Order: sequence, then structure tokens, then C-alpha cells
Amino acid sequence: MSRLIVVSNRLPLGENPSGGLVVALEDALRSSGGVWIGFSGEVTENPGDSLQDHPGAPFQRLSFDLNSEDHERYYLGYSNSILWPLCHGRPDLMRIRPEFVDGYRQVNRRIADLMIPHLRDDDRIWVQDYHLFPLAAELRARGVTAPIGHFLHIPFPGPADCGALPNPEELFDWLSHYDLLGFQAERDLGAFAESGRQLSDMDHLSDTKFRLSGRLLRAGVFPIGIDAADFIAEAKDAPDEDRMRILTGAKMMIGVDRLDYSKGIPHRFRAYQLLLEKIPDLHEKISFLQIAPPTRGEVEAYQDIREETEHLAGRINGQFASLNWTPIRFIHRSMPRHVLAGLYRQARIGLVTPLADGMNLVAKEYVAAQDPDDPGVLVLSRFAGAAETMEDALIINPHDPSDTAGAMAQAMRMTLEERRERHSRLLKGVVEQDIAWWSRAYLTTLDQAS
Ligand code: GDG
Repeated sequence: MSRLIVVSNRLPLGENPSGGLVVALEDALRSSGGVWIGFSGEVTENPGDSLQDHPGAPFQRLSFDLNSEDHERYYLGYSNSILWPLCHGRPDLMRIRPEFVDGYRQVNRRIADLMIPHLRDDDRIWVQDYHLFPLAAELRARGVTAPIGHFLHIPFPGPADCGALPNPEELFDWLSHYDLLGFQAERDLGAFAESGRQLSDMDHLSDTKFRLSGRLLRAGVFPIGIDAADFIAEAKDAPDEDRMRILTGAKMMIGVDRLDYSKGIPHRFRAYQLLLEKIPDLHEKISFLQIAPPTRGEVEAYQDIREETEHLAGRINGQFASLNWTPIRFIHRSMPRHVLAGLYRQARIGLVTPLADGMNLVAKEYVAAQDPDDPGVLVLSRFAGAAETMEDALIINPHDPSDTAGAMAQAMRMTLEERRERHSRLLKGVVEQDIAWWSRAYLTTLDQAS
């Protein structure tokens, strides 16, 4: 059996690395004697010229450090100040600097150099996400003939956004060196096909086959899932009490997102404000808990979103709070996973309202965590990749506060029978297309594509 080599921006470290992707890939890595390669998280002025081994996981882990200039240009710069806003429909937030593009190319070149001594001819290589688009081209330039696949966790931009890149032709050249491109949703495969048609020499040969820069390339849709069985168990075991409900008698609405401008948190707050203005009967009967751990604080656009969100939460509480009711609780830090699972289970409404999102795993976790006898209602943005497969959620347009507020009111009123019906169909999808299904589906297709 050929070894699986996974490459991602961050290497999962720690004694018992956990998280969805680790669970997804652990079996395939372990059974093939595979390797995971990624950034250690260490920014140092002497990053070294070989990969560092990290024992203690059921597969081999090899890391590289970055110097501060590379971290600034490759990670904060091209990856998170150009590609991230672009792929989330916010080209206005891009900060284009020639040194960001150079730094991004340079780090991908270095990763390829560091990988070469560790590769064997019969490996298969799976590259994760937007930080590493050029990696296949760099590996091919060093003589690697092994199958190489890429999976993009975030949306693929359409032609108008792609055209705002400083180097759209180069993006398609990078992609042409992969055997398989995996996307989260049909929407992304469509955007790739259309952008490639308009901005490169790409021919669309059939549903999933393309010719790009003279090379044959497969592309497909592989919606990522969660470790559903584990999450169901975690939520069931969570302590039953919810202090907020005991103290106030209000039904809880929950949002859980990294504090990212793509997640539509301010839009969701404004919709809640509208709900409270329009339906005073709901005062003291509904309570909104938003958990939003910090992320990428060094990037300017993330400082702005924090200010906006705190300001809005303060205003809504000032407008509506009473002595025994706080309408919004905004927690700007991370919670342990088992606490999240328990909170999801207690929440009557799960609010997932991104303006753009590759998939959104919170939507799936919320469904998995529910009590099937008395489940809550998922309110889901049509712009999350998850909306393509979770049609039994209340699907909303997050830009329209009255649409979102209407769904919140509908969820509050929904009969037990309807909640159960919707939930059982949603749960079936979450369990069938879980994280193990995702990695199997992708790797089987990679084997056929190369
Ligand atoms: C990218 C794409 C795609 C959040 N707060 C806490 C916490 N979380 C966990 C959630 C969930 C994960 O983080 C977030 O996943 P998402 O899918 O919602 O979003 P991104 O981080 O933007 O991920 C996305 C994903 O990649 C996978 O392909 O779905 O579209 O943007 O698992 O539970 N976990 C803990 N405490 C928190 O406070 N423990």
C-alpha cells in the first residue's frame, strides 16, 4: 500500500492531536505508515534547513518553522490578506503587495525542498487548503511523479473575484499540476470551471475532467463532515443543566464562530435586534449566546470586526436588557469542546449565518448534538457550503435582517413534530457523510485520477 503524505499549513501538535481533520486522516495515515507535514507554529529567525520530527502520534509528524518575514508575507500576507478575503467575496479587504506574492511562492518552494528527502516514488500526496496552492508545481519541478491531490476548505472564487488577484494566470498554472482538485460544494466546482474558462486556457472536457496548460486534471465535490458518532456521544454525556435556562427560563439561541468577517456575526446581531423590536413578546423568552474565539488578530480587518461586534452587542443589551434578562452574551474566547457540545444540545436555535463559507462544521455539530426527541432548529445561511446538503434547515439570506429574524421567530414557534422531522433528515445526512466518508471518498477518487 502506498504511503499517504498529508501537507497542511498547521501541523497538529500535542500529545494526542485531535480535531476533525486529524480524525479523518488518522486511519489512512496509520495504516499506510504515512506522514503529516506542516508549520510548527514557531516563528524564529533561524528556521533550519530540515523538517523536525514530532513523535507521540500514531503517524509520523514533520514540521518546519518560519522566519518572521516569511510568516508576514506568506501567512498573514498572501494567504490571509489576499486569498482569504478574495475567496470570501471581500476583494475590497485585500491588501495586495508584491512582496506578499513573492513570500508565498518562496515559502512553498522551501516546503517542497524540505519534503524531497522524505518522499518515496510510490507515495500519494494530499495537500490541504489555500496556503499551499503552488506546492504541486514545486514538487513536480523537483521530479516528483507521485499522485498529488489538493482539497480547498474555503470557497473557490468566481471570475470577477479571481480577476482581482494580482496573478490570476499563475493561480491556474499552480492548480494544473495536481491530479485531483477537491471542493466543498457544487458551487465551488462551478466557480472553478467558469473562472478557468475565462482566465486561463482551461478546457472543460466532461463533468469532472479538465485540460489545463496541456495537463489533464480531475476536480470533484467532497463535502467535508464531522466525527458524528463522537460528537453525538459527547453531547449526550454533557451535564443536563443549562444555567442560563434555569436562571431566566429563556430559550437559548447559539452561535459559534471564529471572530471572522466572513461569518456574518454583526448581521446576525442586527437580525436579533430587529426580532426584539418587532416581537416584544419574545423579550425574556429568548437569549442569544455568541461564542467567538479570537483569530488572526495581527490582520487589521480582524481588529475592526471585533470592535463592531462588541459595540453592537453592547447597544442591543443597552436597548433591551432588564434586571433579570441579558439579551446577548458575547464570549470572545475559546470553550472546551465538551462544553460546546452541551451548549449546542441545550440551544433551541443554532445560528449559522456566514456571508461566505466553504462548508461550516458548526452547522453539522449543532445537528449531531441535538436530543432527537426534542431537537432544536438550525438556521443556516444559503452561502454556507453546508446549505447544499442541509435543506431541512431554515435557509436564510444573511444580508436580509428581516429574513433572518423571521427564521428565528419561526424556529421559536415550530411544533415538536416539525422539529423532529427536520432534525431526523438532517441527522441522517450528517451521520452518513461524516469525516471518515469524506476522506475515503477523496482518496478513492485520487487513486482513480492518477
Ligand atoms: C474552514 C472553512 C470549513 C469554534 N469555536 C470553538 C471551537 N470551534 C470549532 C467548531 C468547528 C470549528 O472550530 C470551526 O469550523 P468551521 O467549519 O465552522 O469554520 P473554519 O474554522 O472557518 O474552517 C470552513 C472548515 O474549514 C473545514 O473544511 O467547514 O468553511 O472556513 O469545529 O466547533 N472549538 C472549541 N472551542 C471554541 O470556542 N473547542
